[in-house]
Amino acid sequence: MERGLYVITDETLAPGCSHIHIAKESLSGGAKIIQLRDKHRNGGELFAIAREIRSLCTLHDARFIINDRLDIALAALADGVHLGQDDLPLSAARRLAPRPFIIGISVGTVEEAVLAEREGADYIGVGPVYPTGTKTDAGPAVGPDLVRAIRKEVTIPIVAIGGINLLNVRDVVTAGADWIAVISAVICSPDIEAASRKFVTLINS
Ligand code: 3NM
Repeated sequence: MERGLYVITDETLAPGCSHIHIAKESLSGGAKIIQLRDKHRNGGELFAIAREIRSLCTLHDARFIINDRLDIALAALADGVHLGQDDLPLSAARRLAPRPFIIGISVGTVEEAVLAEREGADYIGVGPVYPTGTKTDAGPAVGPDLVRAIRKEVTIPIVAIGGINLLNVRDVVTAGADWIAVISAVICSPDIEAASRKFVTLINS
């Protein structure tokens, strides 16, 4: 899973902006992972959206991950699922979804990161790196120092998330993040494609 921009679609933050629009624009700007994140829609609606994003990601040679809903991820032929610490346990998810299906898990400490790697996660999400208003229950900011500390202890890719913008993204890459996951700094921008492209340039610089 190399390195790059990981955009999470969230329709609630950008009224009038659909998951599909966000995915399309950010893929055009060079995002290489799209995560569909929606806590409100029913399974039927999510499945239909997921099928469209699946096709878009294939066209752009990008990976497609679905937040939490392993059932939708498998049914829509997504590349993987992202789990929180309180979601379906990693070992149970892995039994249903053997490799090469990707399972990512959110961690907030070095201990959780080490455990996630041992249990077979394909990547870990570390955050919130900076304060964020996007996820109110995300907990206090951990700073790039936690990314640095986890980098020393695990070998699987690190996806850093939370409050990352064009001004602080280089600090997070320097701390050892492989992927930069962003919601508001991309989708609340008037030009999602251009914002994505700026992130990609900074991540790779
Ligand atoms: N998860 P923004 S922080 C979805 O820390 C999510 O696990 C987090 O949004 C975590 O880029 C977060 O707008 C929100 O700050 C990220």
